[in-house]
Amino acid sequence: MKANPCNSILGWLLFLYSLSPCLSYNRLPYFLNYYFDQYILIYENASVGSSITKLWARDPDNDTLVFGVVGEEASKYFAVESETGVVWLRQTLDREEISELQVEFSVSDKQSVIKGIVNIQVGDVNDNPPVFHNQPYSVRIPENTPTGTPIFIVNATDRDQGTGGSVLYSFQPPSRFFSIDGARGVVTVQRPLDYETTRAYQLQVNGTDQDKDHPLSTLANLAITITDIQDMDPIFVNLPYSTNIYENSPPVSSSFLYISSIVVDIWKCMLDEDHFD
Ligand SMILES: [Ca+2]
Ligand SMILES: [Ca+2]
Ligand SMILES: [Ca+2]
Ligand SMILES: [Ca+2]
Repeated sequence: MKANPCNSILGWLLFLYSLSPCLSYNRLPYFLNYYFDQYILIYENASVGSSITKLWARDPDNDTLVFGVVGEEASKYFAVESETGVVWLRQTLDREEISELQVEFSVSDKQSVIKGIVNIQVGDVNDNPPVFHNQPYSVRIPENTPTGTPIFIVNATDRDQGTGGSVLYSFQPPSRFFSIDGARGVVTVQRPLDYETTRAYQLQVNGTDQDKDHPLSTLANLAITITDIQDMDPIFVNLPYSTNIYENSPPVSSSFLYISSIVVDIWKCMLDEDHFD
């Protein structure tokens, strides 16, 4: 008797169906967040305890998913709520110390664990004031230094990025005798100096960053000492001097005529005075 082909196919199908429990397999979960292929930007002023992001994942079998963060270093900064996938910040970020983090997150369907690395970029905030270098600042210049002469340069840097890291200099309060180049910090004589009038200037340099919302600034002192130049002739007092000398007088001696002269220059007068601008 000839076998019915339909019966054999049906038999095979019944055979495969009987094996199906053995052939079932778990399908893996996978992350849905776009940033696993790109990056997350978190600003450095994000507060501890704030929610940074939420992990999203799907499981083809609709298994219950458990989220986590992998590694000791990443766990210092981030905590993940296992059921919801919400990511919390655990530690303050500082872009000036660490500007980028590689963080590995995990999702599990309780049979398999899938991991994905996220590149976290720490965004800059203007949180550093300028810092002056090579202090204290002091310079000695002769009183005949011509106007327009650069006499000193101050230098400050700022660790922030962009305008928040760009320093502008000024005198605070402004000086009548000296100017400072805002961008370069070069101090220049602005008008003629006179040791006999003012021997020293104490100026305050203000370095401020250019952040438009919350600029930060720092002050530094600049001491300018004016040195003397022999720029004044002696002045004779009690003029005119006259006396009679008789022909039989003894030779002229110092006791014969006493002339006092006053040198008005620096080292003879005003020795103990201080003048400040
Ligand atoms: Ca699964
Ligand atoms: Ca910082
Ligand atoms: Ca900063
Ligand atoms: Ca700054």
